[in-house]
Amino acid sequence: MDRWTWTYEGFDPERERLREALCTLGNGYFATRGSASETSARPWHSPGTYAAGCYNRLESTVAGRRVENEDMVNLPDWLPLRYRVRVEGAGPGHWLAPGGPELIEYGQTLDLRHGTLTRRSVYTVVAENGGRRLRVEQRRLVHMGEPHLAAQRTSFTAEGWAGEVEVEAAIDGDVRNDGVARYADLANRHLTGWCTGTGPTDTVPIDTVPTGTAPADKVSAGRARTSSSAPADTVWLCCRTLNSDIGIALAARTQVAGRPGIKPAPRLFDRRAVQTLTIPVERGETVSVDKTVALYTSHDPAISDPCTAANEAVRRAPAFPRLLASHHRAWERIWRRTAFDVPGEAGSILRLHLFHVLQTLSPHTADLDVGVPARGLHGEAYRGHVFWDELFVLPYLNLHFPEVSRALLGYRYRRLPAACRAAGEVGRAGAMYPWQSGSDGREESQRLHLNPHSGHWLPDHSHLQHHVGSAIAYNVWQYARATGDTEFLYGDGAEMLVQVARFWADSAVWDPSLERYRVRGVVGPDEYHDGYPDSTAAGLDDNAYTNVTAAWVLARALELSRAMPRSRGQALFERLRMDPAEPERWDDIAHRLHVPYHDGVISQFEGYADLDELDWERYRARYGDIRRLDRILEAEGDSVNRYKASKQADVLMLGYLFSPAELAALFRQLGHRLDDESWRATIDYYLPRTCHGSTLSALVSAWVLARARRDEAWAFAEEALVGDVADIQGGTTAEGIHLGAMAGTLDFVQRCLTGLETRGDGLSLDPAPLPQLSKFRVGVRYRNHWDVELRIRTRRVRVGVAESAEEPLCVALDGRKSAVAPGTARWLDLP
Ligand code: IFM
Repeated sequence: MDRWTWTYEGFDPERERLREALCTLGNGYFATRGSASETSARPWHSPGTYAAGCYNRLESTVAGRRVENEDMVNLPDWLPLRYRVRVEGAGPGHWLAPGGPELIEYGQTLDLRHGTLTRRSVYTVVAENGGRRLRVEQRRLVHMGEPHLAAQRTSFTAEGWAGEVEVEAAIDGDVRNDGVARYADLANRHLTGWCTGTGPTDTVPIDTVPTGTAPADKVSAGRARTSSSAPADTVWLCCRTLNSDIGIALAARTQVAGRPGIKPAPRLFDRRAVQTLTIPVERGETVSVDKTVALYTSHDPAISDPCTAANEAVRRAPAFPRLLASHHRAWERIWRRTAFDVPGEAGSILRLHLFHVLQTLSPHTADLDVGVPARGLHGEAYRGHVFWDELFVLPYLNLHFPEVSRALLGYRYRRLPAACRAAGEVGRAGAMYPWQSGSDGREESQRLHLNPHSGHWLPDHSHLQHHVGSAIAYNVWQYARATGDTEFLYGDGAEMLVQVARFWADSAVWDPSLERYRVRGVVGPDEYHDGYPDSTAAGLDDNAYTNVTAAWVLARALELSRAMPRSRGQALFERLRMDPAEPERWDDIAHRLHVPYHDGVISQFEGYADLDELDWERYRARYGDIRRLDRILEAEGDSVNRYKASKQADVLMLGYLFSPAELAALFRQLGHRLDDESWRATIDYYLPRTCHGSTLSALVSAWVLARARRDEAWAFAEEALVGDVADIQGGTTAEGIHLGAMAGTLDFVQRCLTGLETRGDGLSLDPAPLPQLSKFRVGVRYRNHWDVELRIRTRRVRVGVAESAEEPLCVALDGRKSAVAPGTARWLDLP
């Protein structure tokens, strides 16, 4: 690893799927895992290409029950390209592949600056003469400027021999969603209606099965066809998703660089379009095969049909060197908008995190109707669903790509009617957003989940995590504060915020004995606790995080209803048929929601005090890694619901969302006193009772500790940093990166360590650099100041504002306000 590259040496089948996830290339529109092109043999390889927002629904039977799941669909694989050599005077060798006996060197490098993956391999080509080798270098890109294009150049060097390289390139439509072992019992074939074709000038052998063809490759029975727009060196494959009926088309152009005379021979099958090439090579010579691919779906705007669009796009695509150059330029533009400089290993990992965030959510996302997929476009875990994880992503994007944040909020706004219907179905007003969201905004959470330790399918109550609605409201507010986009805030934003507030107002039930409102039957962020011990009812009462954030939402809805221009407010309230007495009720509930306490600390939920203490040492000694304590206990015939043991930060999440001053004010609003001492006591209470079974947990712990117990923060920050690169959740990264934690670590530096808050009149800073990270630089965009640079040092901070015609930027630090004029910079002393 250096600051811009990640290199993996050697072929390690056990870690190949992890590398595939970490070497994924994408552009926000689609992404492809960093898989080998030569083989997709399971279980070592798990190739996958996923387009943002491309979902399909299938039914399965598990444990005797019909279940329905919506998945982000694994699309036809455009990577396949295998090769073998014929040394002069000998017969053809084997198809060569990593893991094969001929491999003598292997490595791959992810170049973050340029957005490419380079795979290098060396094979012996004649067993009895190790001096004869084939050196292969493959460079791949998924174009950041032209979101429908991808390409790979494979260069072959004949070392110590002359002869021929035979290349077989393909688009493989015979793919399934089989990237997550836990889902193996569920239906996974999402594609149908395959059709393959080639350019008009080729003779297409559609009636023979070539030798060596896999059994699944049935010859295309009359469904192969030619396309008037496809050139001779191009093949294509079209298909559609089984139920969502999304048309998908890929076209591939394969050329030998500098040898226009060598044309690929196409072979078409039902689910596979193949091209073969035989390239003569001289001793020591290098020849390159360029495969350029276009991907379109019927979701795309401004096309006639995906097949024509894909064929046209590859026809127009320039040759590889020009494509690579324009791809580099596109990345350069993106990196300029995300300038940061963090020294050391932390800086290198943060760069990787940023790279994957940008490959999932790029400026192209602004044109799409998609949300934040929890595991990126990098794998099939959580089926590409959208959770509350955007809470960890949007605050970062707001300060660099506000147009992307707005589009992601637009995804939620378009699904507001579905959320209102869901609330209506449980007899409540307002909007009940789903815990897991996919195509149309219905609840996608599974109702049964598999415990791989016990093999049991268990009821899943995670859909009771209604706090997701407050996360959306919080993001609306944060986005508006960072951007000043009142057009959004007083329109779609206000509607979402008000509908979430109404849901909470209608969920709150007055308890005369407590003289407080209560919210019952929910699950908080800690997913281990989904019911009371030995109770058959799902859900818990008065989850503190849920209630405190609900109080915040109600207060903001009230504030907004008063601050909005009268005509906008009136129009909105009329449309929503709001009772004029509603805001008054919001106000009352916002001040009197119940927050339970025990032993002088906030209780995670009512009744938490009665749970048993877990014998942590015993479980650690017995199992080592106890991050998935829920599975361990269930397999033992016990239940984690019985113990004071949390999967992830729950009460402590409050310290992630709100600064100490905001949190104190929020508790004051609720009639409680939360000072530094009681907050520290709360941290001390929950941290040792948390397993960090979610990657979000270490991040949140680092965040709250950085403000409360600085010396202890770094251990958690480090854990959050290495979460994916070291796959510390034991195999989960191979199924997709953890996007929330990745973006969260960036925001940890950007907002937590700087104490950066966006206000109506400027920025407020309260730097709390850690000893391990006390010198760094971040650039942010604040409203019309596109380039604000913060340089943090142990005792000072430098604020630089790029040249513009804007007014000076107001910066508040330690009660003092300074104006920094565009084109200037100021050093400010830390208290
Ligand atoms: O949203 C998270 C949740 O908080 C913990 N389990 C995984 C989800 C998706 O990342």
